[in-house]
Order: sequence, then C-alpha cells, then structure tokens
Amino acid sequence: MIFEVVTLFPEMFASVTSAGIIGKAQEKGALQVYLTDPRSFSTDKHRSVDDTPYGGGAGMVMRPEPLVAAIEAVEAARGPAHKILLTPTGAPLTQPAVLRLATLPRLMLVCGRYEGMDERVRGFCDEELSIGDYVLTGGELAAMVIVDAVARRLPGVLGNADSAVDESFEAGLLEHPQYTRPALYRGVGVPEALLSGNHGRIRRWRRLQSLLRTRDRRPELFAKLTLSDEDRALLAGEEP
Ligand code: 6GU
Repeated sequence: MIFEVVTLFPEMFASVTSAGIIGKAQEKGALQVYLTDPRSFSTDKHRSVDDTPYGGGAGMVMRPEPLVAAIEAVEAARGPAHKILLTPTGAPLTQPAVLRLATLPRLMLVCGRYEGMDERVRGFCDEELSIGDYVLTGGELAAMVIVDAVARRLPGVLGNADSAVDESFEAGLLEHPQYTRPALYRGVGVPEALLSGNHGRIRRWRRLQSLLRTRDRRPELFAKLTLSDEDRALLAGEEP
C-alpha cells in the first residue's frame, strides 16, 4: 500500500513513519508513505498557501491552487490514487471504512489546515472523512489515524495472533475484557470462567462480556446487532 500525504506539516509524520509497527512495516516493504508539501507548489514570492475569506470574517482559508497543484503533481509522479480529504465535515471513519480503504493500492490523504480550505478543492477528491465529532487544528492527526488503522490491516504488518483481535469490533461488538498474571492483583481476582480450562465456557463468557459491554457502553451499536439464539440465551442467563 502506498500512502500519499499532502500536508503543510510533513515533519508531524515522523513519529508514525519511523516508530513502532508502522515503521517496521515500512522497512519490510508492506507500505510506503510519501509526504508532499503544498507550499512547494505555491508560485507567489511569499509562497503563500492561505488567504482571507471572501465575504469577510476571522481566520484564513487555504488557497486552492497550491493544494490542487500538489495533488496533481503526486499523481503525475507516482500514479492515480484514491483521494481522501480530511475535514471535520467529512463522513465519520468507521472500521468497515478502514477495511475498504485497506483494499486499495494507493491512498492520498489531503490535510486541511487553518480555519478551512477553499470549497473548490473538494471537487478534486473522491471522499471526505472525519475521525470524530471534535475539532482538530488540522487534518494531520486524522491522516495519521487512517495510516495506522489501514496499515494494521495489510498483509504482513501484524503477526497472525494480533490480526484476529479486532474481528469482534468489525462484527459491531466491543472487545471482551482480558487478564494476565497475577491471578490476584491488589485484591482483584480473575473471572473464574477464564481459569476453568473449559474452552466452551471461556468462549461463552467472552461472548457475553462483549455483548454486555456493547449494550451498556454503546447502545447505538448494540441496537444494530443481529443476536443469535445463543446470544439471547447468554444475555437471559447472564452467567455462563
Ligand atoms: Cl479530519 N480534521 C480536523 N481539522 N478536525 C477533525 C477531523 C479532521 N476529524 C475530526 N476532527
């Protein structure tokens, strides 16, 4: 997977590209991150990338020319990409969207900054995404979230053991609680089912915990679930 990031702050991406699992994946060749700064495509003598808003008001607006020139230069250099504009007005990022993006060969993440960007840039992108209902100073952190979430779905990035971990979230459920040693920690024990050695019981306990957590913490996700007969029995009994 090739990630093309168009950003006025390429240095912000050093933490993602050099550290941890994503850094290793890059060394292994599972993914590549190219950074392109629209400022280098600004043609005026001050290399400006923003201007005052038509109609007046506070703040500055990103000019369309340097951004679109950067988008076009990236595609001319390395080929067409699926172009995502990062904006708080975009569609919310979800795990199904992450899985869809992970199937594409080349993603371009276009980061906005300042108070906003000229509306006409939208026409040059394929979709708009937001990472949640809060406002960031720019799209960079959102782009890093997407790189991380998509990268961990690519073949060879995680070990097999890790890659199964979010299957339940992808099924619309929150993950069940996990425990490791010691069996008693500051007076708190480990649920007996997990110590039982009974694989059927452990699986049912985990399933019930996922269902209960989702019901209690994320009722809007729970409402969308299609419960199996076993799920209903587990919830009715509430103790496997
Ligand atoms: Cl993609 N950009 C900005 N500026 N703020 C956000 C966001 C994106 N997603 C959530 N908040």
